[in-house]
Amino acid sequence: MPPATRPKVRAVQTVTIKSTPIDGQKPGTSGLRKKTRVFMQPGYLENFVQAIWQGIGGPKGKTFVVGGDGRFFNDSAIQIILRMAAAGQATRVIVGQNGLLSTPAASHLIRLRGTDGGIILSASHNPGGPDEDFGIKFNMANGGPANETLTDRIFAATQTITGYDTLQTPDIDLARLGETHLGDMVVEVVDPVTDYAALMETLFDFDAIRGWFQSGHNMRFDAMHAVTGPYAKEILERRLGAPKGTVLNATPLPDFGGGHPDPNPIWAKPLVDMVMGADAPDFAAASDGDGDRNMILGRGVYVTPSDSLAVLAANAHLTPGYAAGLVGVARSMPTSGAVDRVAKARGMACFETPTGWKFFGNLLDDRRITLCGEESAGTGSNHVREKDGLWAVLLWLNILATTGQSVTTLLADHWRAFGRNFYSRHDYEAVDSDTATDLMNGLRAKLATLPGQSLSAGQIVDADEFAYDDPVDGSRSAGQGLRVMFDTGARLVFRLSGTGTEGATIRVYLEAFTDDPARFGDTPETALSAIIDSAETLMPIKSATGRKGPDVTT
Ligand code: VG1
Ligand code: CO
Repeated sequence: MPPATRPKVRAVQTVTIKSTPIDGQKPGTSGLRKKTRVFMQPGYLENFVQAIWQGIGGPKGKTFVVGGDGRFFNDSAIQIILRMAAAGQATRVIVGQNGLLSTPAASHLIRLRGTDGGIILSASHNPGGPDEDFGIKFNMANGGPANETLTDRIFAATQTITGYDTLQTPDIDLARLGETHLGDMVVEVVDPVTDYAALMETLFDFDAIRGWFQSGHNMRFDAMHAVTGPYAKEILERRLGAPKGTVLNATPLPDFGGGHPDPNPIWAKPLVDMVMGADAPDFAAASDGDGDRNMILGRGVYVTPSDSLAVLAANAHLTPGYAAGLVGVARSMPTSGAVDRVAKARGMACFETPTGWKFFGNLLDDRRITLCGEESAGTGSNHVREKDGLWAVLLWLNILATTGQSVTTLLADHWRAFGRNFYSRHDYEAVDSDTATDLMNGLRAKLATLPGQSLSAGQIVDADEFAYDDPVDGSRSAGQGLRVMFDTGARLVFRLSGTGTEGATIRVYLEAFTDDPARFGDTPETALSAIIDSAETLMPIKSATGRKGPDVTT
């Protein structure tokens, strides 16, 4: 006779699969990113996950969060990770329903549930699909990306791997909410939006924002067929009462509808055209594949991410979550100095970190900063340990609602108070790696001789290769980008991307400053023309690559 109730836990056999190290599993700015087909090779993902386990001292007895941005291979990858976590005797894994979790929502869940960390599957703003990109990263118990020490340990483990443990079990149903068992491990499938939306309600004045919509203001949010769709629908349309249709491209698709889920004027051009057109909404925003980036637009205006960070730093105290004021701010080195001017005027600490969110974690944990951001459309605060696209949108909305100002007037007032940092980034993508290295080496070799030289952007007062000394743990991160500073307040930065999957991407960061109100209305093209010219003089990218100009300008 069969037993009346089936035992919940079925004994399953752990199998050890032999494996050998795979070259090139070195995490970049934000985890390991490769072509999807590379990840789909048998053992490729498994090797990296096993290396994560080794890096953190094994999964045994631990609890993790796992989720991703829904791109192609997201679901299969999660099944592989669940089996390996169970084989390694993890206690519990919390997974977003259908495998979905935005990066900031994953960070929040790790913190909320006090887990030992989490695995996030995403290649962020890179396109998705079998011939596009995939990625994986480990976040620590503070909810933030693995720091440099842990990243180095994981990479070291990829180079000595001999095998990995897994189970031979059928797939878990990730559509069904609730708990199931995989071996002895509990798999808990949760709604990806609920806890995140609740957190947002604690930070912002939802009544004020609701009132802003009710009084006839409108906005558009472009989820770019990526993970923020369900979050934006719930928060903007359901909880804040924005009309249906406010959220565009709201269904996450494995290939993001064929585009790059990258919220910038190139890839979110339809939204930019909309705000520049006749029936422009008061406010518009977009987020990226995994929901950690944001683009901010007003009627007739694009707000550079560097300016957005500065405006938020100057006005955050008008919102409930930040009413006590900010203890300090931080920006990545290539981000413009606009936020520094706010910090100086308000007597706040201001830190300059290397590119990548992992460097903000210590400053946030140690309560040295409240707000931080990057020029690449990333803004965040101490509420999680990742940048957070929708959070930035809500902070803007709350400020618009509380001040009653438009994006244009807020920005104009900001420049009048602090001056204007014109800013742009030029990306040269898929450059031959040797050519890119030669170009960087060429400029590096000249750095010491530059101060005193005059170029069209002014006289060079300083030039160096940025290195960061973490004030909290004392670690040093060298080789973080070449900087050239001019007596006019202009600045040039050159660095190689650490998230690309093809050849090398050279990023040129261009900045010019003015406190002359007569020049606040200049176009960025005019204001930056001299520094653009000086960039090519210092690093002849166009002549070395034979290209006419950058592939992407933001
Ligand atoms: C880029 C951005 C950087 C950002 C990183 C991850 O890195 O420049 O500011 O932190 O992407 O963001 P890189 O090394 O390519 O310049 V995301 O939204 O791709 O996780
Ligand atoms: Co992202």
